[in-house]
Amino acid sequence: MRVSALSGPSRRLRPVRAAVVALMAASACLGGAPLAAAGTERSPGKPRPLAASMSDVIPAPVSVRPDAGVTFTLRPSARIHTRGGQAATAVATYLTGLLRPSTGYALPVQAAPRGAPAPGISLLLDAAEPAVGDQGYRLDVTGAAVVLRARTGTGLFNGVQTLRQLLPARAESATVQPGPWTVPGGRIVDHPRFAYRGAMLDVARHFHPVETVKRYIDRIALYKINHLHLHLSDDQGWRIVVDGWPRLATYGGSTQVGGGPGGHYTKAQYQDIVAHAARRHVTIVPEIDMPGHTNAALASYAELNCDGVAPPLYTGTAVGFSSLCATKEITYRFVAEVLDELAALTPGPYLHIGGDEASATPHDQYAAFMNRVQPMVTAEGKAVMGWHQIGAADVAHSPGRVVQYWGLTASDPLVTSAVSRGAKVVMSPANKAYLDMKYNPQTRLGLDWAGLIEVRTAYDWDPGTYLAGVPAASVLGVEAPMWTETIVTEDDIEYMAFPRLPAIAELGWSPRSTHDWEAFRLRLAAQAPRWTAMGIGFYRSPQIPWPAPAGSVAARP
Ligand code: TNX
Repeated sequence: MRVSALSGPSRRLRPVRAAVVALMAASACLGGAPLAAAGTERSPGKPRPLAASMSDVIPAPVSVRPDAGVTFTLRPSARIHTRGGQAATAVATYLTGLLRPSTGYALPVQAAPRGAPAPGISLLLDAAEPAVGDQGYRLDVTGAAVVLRARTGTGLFNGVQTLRQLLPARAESATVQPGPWTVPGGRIVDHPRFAYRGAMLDVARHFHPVETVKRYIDRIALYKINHLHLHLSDDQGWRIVVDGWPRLATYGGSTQVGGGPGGHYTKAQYQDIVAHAARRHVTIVPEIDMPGHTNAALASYAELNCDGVAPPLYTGTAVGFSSLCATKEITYRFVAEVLDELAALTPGPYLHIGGDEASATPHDQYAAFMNRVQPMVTAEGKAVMGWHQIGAADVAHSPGRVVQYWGLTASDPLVTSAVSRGAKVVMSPANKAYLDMKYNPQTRLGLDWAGLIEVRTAYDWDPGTYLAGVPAASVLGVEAPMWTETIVTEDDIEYMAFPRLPAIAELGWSPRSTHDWEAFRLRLAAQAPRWTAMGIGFYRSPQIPWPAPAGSVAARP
């Protein structure tokens, strides 16, 4: 693969908010007159958001049974009732954190009484049917009560994400808004198609601070994404403190693409991210990319280079030129110590060891390297995750191994080789799932080596059948990677993620039977007021019939 040349130093890529707004306005114009969408009143000139609809939830639930004419209204005196101990209380506290700012209501959390559902909202960790499994939920909305049932805190949390989308969009606002706070009546029973729904953020090419990562976690959780893969090291930067090898962060983390100041996370900051993710039922998957993509480490420690000479720090965007020295013993001590410290910071089951684009490592050395490193991961009690190049026939299987497919083809011998030996696959085909690809030739940000990815391209594929020789049973899930060669600010991240991220999230969660582009584009349109209330500057794809932005006058066709 090749990364297309960037248009200049990253400073020039820094977004001017006005430019983003202008671009968004321009792309809205490209789409022609804004159409009324689900959830919007269709009288020209006065687009007013109506109550949300049970049919607009993203990802599409397994079963939706609206109860026409029934509406629940959240009152100022409403309480959140919980049953199921700490796990249910924690989700209730999270829900109050979402709803108190916009409703202005107190929403006290208290134990649910036995018997009939209490008025208000109940989060119950019992009585959900086994079919909802360990991530699903059942939601019942009547005129008197909202009752969420699940078998785990994660199931309740996922149900709360659905409930959020059933409230008016202004419920997402950070300031008090006028009611009424209505929820449409009916029943939703829901559980995921795939266990793993992921997003990846490359904090190596451009460093992104803790608060940005936390907000990204908040946003991906709304769409029931449950893993955030952090690409913590690359040629341009090493972003996590390793006590035994301190120059990795202090020197290796001191720059980034385009030559900015870079940065790194202290262990306390990293643990803060992990804990924040856990509160949103998101598992952090840390990646240390090796043996290639390692210039920042090689620059920090001369002894990791075969010739013993440290290269300079690197701020460009080429790939495939660096390699840890696979024939030196110290390399293996280095990797073992790094993985040991990383494992200690990782409650989740995976350590991602990269393994992509190791063109500067001879293949026999690559295989020998991986065959020594994979057992280090299992010795830490973790499972290996790696880009699909680790599927090479001469790289041994290791228990619980997951290969992440990022290719462009509909079959891949490395993936089939890994799968035939028991590996599971996370699907991130670069021409479908890469959030750093441009939407169209005019997109200010992003690359195009894997193609242009409009919303429909991101949506119209099936992770369960995409790769020949990889049955759905071998697919653990999907992941949408955001590489950051051109992505500098939080605004940049949001613009590239929305609206494609919800499309990938739906592929990971929803039953295939719900897959329908025409229906999806309407449901996506209905999310726009929500993103606006959340302060997300999204790409107004001409493929989506967005409602007119609040306050604007809808053009007549
Ligand atoms: C390929 S995908 C890479 C990254 C780049 C990305 C840019 C993969 C495993 N490697 O090093 O950042 O393309 O889109």
